Amino acid sequence: MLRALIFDVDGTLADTESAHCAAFNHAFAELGLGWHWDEALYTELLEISGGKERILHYWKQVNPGVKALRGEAVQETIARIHELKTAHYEAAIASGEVALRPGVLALIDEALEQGLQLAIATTTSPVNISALLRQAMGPAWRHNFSAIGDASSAPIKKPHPQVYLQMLEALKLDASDCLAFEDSGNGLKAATLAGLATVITPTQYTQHHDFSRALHVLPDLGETRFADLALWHTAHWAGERLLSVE
Ligand code: XBP
Ligand code: MG
Repeated sequence: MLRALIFDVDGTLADTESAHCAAFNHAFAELGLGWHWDEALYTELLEISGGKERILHYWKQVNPGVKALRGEAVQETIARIHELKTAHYEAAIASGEVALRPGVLALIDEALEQGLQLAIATTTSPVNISALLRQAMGPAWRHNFSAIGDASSAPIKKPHPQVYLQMLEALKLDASDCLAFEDSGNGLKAATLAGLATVITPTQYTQHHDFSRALHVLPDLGETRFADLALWHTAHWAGERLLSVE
């Protein structure tokens, strides 16, 4: 039986990556770094999960000499850039720049009515989650979620399954009792490695990713109802059970 839905945040609950990219560029400009990430470059850089990890990856690309610098000096600089970036992102979200993707709120309401547990499994930081969901669901948004996994609780980023494994433990459920929702190849890998059947809603940044192991790939959740999820879930695990018997 389907008992819980586990949602990724960036690209899944909301199409946030353009706002993230703009926030990075604000921080780079403010610090006079002379860096600028356009959409094509940011699409490439999204192969790296985690904002800090993405900055380091890019820094190494544009300045291989960074490897020779003292590790903590590099980490301190990255932490400073990311802190500024997060402040810009929060302000953009608080100004209402980004809404939840089609069908997300309706599906969350329907799932809660059906008595399901909801959880979040994201790479981003807690302040970014609350900025987005406070704006979209009001100050009591946290009450809708039984568990939240993010950069502060799961430092090993997707495609590693750490954050999903943490959520299954927190929900006290098996992967077969849940469905995951993701937008990216790294996210799908992480959820799949945790044993979860996963529904994918790509964005302009991820539509070229490999989604061959997804349960379903949809343009968005606008046409998806709880009954559809329950049907897909039952069919998937019935198929899995058949395979395991053969
Ligand atoms: C996607 C990410 C995040 C964001 C930026 O998160 O990889 O790093 O791009 O956020 P999700 P931070 O798992 O929700 O798709 O700068 O806070 O890392
Ligand atoms: Mg995502």
